[in-house]
Amino acid sequence: MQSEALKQYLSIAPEVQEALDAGRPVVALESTIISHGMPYPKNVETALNVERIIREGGAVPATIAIIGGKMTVGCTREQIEYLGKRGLDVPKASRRDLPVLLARGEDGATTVTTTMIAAALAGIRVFATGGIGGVHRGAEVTMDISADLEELAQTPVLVICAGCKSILDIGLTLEYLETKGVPVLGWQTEEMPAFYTTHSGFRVDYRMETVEEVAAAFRAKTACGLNGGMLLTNPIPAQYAMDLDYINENIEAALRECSEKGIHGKQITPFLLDKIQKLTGGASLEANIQLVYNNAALGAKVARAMCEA
Ligand code: PSU
Ligand code: MN
Repeated sequence: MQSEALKQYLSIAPEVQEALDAGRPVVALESTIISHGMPYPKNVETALNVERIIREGGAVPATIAIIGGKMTVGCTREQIEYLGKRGLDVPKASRRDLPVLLARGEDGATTVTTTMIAAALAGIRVFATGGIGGVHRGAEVTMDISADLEELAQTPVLVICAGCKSILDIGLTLEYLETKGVPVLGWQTEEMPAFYTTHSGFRVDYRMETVEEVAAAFRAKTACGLNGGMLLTNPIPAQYAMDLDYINENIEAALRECSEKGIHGKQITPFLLDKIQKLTGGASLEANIQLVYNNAALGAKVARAMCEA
């Protein structure tokens, strides 16, 4: 049961609440990918398609954002349109931003971190997205490590993503997750996917062959009171994967420009995503959209397996 105090800050759509009450599958979705991750109107089109894919997969989608000072679990079509149109004017909301945005009655685009927080409060266990934040390259000097990793360490939600981009230091990100006790699973692969490509040169902790196996691991974790989430990495479908050298050259160029321009803090990730999309003439945007669809479809399957057990 939610406390009265929490109700002031958490609003769950009736359709989502009914599914949760009946033990039916629900998949959470984030809104930073809408407001900060893709240009309008592709962002809205993608967000609505993702919801449709989850429904077709037999689960209820719950797009999460902060709207008027409430963590909103299950945004309406109008709210998704609004988040996409306002784009970068919607504050990017990570854990540290939540208290003030909620207290002030503001809007916020939820990152992986805050989407996990709201999902867990609502009782949703599965969350599908594109990519997570991680340890940035050069973090040994800048200490730029995404709050997403700490959230995975403490909040019990299974996050499905296509791995992390090489704008991050993938090796250090995996080390950090190991230290924090977060299992990194590979969907029918041993290799950690790297977002635009299936190849990263790093291994996942465990290869998962079926959604039942994934659900069983999550159940075991919960039963033993082990805190935190799990990461299920799902490789981009081969026909949409980008050439490794081509994408890496463009990522390097984007990283150079980022440091030349002195971009820092929470602006870094959106800057790099936008720059890479511009440098590749939209090819990376198309790959990004396709991998999100692929993760949404897997999310619905995993959510169903979790409910069946
Ligand atoms: N990586 C992507 N696309 C995204 C993000 C990351 O490929 O849209 C977003 C997610 O919302 C993620 C956030 O939680 O960026 C991480 O931001 P930061 O690195 O500032 O923690
Ligand atoms: Mn950061």
